[in-house]
Amino acid sequence: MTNKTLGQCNTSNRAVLNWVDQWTKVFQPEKVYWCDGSAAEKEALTAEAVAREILVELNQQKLPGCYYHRSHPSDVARIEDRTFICTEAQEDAGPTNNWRLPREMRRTLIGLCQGAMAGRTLYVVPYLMGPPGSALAKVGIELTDSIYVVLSMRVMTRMGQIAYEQLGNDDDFNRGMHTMLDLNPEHRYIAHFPQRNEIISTSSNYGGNVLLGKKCFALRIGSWLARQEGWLAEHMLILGVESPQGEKTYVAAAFPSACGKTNFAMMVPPARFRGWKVWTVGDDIAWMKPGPDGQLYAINPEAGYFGVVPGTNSKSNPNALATIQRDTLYTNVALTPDLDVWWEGKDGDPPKECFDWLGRKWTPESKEKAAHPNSRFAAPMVNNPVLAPEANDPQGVPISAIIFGGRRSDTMPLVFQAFNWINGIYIGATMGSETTAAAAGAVGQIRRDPMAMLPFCGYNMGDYFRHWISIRKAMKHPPRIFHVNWFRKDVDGKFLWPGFGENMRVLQWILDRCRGRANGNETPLGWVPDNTQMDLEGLDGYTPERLAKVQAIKHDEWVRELHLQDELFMKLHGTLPKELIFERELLASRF
Ligand code: OXD
Ligand code: MN
Repeated sequence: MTNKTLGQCNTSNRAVLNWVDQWTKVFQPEKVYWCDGSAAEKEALTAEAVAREILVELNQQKLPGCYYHRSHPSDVARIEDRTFICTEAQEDAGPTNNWRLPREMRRTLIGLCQGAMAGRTLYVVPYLMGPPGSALAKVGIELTDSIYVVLSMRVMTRMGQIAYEQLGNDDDFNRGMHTMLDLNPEHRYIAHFPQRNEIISTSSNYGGNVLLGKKCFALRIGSWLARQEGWLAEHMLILGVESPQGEKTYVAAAFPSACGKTNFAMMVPPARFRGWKVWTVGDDIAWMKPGPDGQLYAINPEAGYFGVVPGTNSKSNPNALATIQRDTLYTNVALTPDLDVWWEGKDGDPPKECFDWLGRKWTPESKEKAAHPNSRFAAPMVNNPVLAPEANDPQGVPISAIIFGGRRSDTMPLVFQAFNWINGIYIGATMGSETTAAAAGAVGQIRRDPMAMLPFCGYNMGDYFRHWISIRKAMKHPPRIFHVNWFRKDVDGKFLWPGFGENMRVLQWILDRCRGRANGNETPLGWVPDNTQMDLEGLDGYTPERLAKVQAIKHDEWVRELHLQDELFMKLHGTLPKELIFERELLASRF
């Protein structure tokens, strides 16, 4: 049922009505607008956003349905030191999260939210995470005063009436309260209350902080719920590989933010792999649960991609490029005089002149970048030419392999396979990566990012590893676990592996290992392929020696690595499962 009158209340769920009523009294908006997710609503809200100069209509000949947004200059990335997990006991949040006592945080936030929407509209945004009818799908409702959030949520989730339909009369939904407030960084809080399934986000309008279905619900609150309910909420892409014979295999992969997850999820196999296809199920988040047949099943809870724009081109990710030609919201890229968008790393020459992400005139001689390094697209997944039809399957897809990876210029080989589940958890738990622009802070330092979940795990990391260990019991056929590193460099600072589509070669070895069709050689880290086991044919100038370099396991680098890994373990010592301490001992003794 879609309401004819836009903006009018469109649910009779008492829990929803009471909660909206309660927060309307706090926010004191000029009006309340109930979203239904219809096309007419999208049209009306987009026109309003353009009239209010929140969005710029892009050149509709070139980019039909596309709009442009510039954020406040201080509000361009997730902000981890203002992100909080508020649990009654501090140890439930653990040493890797910022913790606050729920009642104290609520007091602060309700103070800030009081009257925050005076003169503004409060939008009620119901949304569904996951395919309709899926046992893994969950409902959230976000209250927001940002029309940009409403339009982005419409892209990123199954937004509208469908969520009320899934919810029925239940009161089991995530409650999200967002106000842009004054965008003052000192008033910025991204606060999670996992015990209440609630999120309050203030004074930001950046996607990762305010599209509450994504990092806040699907990962931080999701991981908390997953532990209680016996499943996994992970910062992972999901892809399917189809062989020329039509055999499909699915893998999930965790890389830290801005390490090429979207590129990997939409990969185009190289010419050597004629007849092979890679299908995208998801590019950022996986909800996974052991099924009755003992396999691990995954759904993508999202319905769109919120990707980093710079570096997207016909070589790095032709499918993303095709995806963002229509119905896409661009944020903080550069704007050309003919209302096209530009970014560093786009195909072709830079424009002679354009406006940078701050709205200043920019020419190729300018010293600063035209697009912010964390500028983003929000694009519907249906635009993806290689969208897996299974992305809408309520059952999800069975996962054969889990891949962990990071951005490492040294130490980490291109690929290796863990000896077993617990060893694989150790590999995921000790993942390290050079920092990127997706979060505020210094770029290029190694930070430990267990399973790429450090900024997203909504509870104690030690308990999180324990949950991973215990879920093994529910699986007769657990996925095999691998580690990859596309970013290793030689002494001259050149990448040792071509990456992009050529990663298909690594993926094929992984799939063959899962199906028991490929050999590997045993090393102290795990199983690795040599040039007889990994297909290098047609890879220009790529000799077995070069493969040996990218696969090298160097003793001195590993002595340092073991020390660095220890830093995180020290931080977590109170709750670290003993299985992981044994794994560390075993690894050290193998060296
Ligand atoms: C993202 C992130 O936006 O990980 O996906 O930061
Ligand atoms: Mn991410």
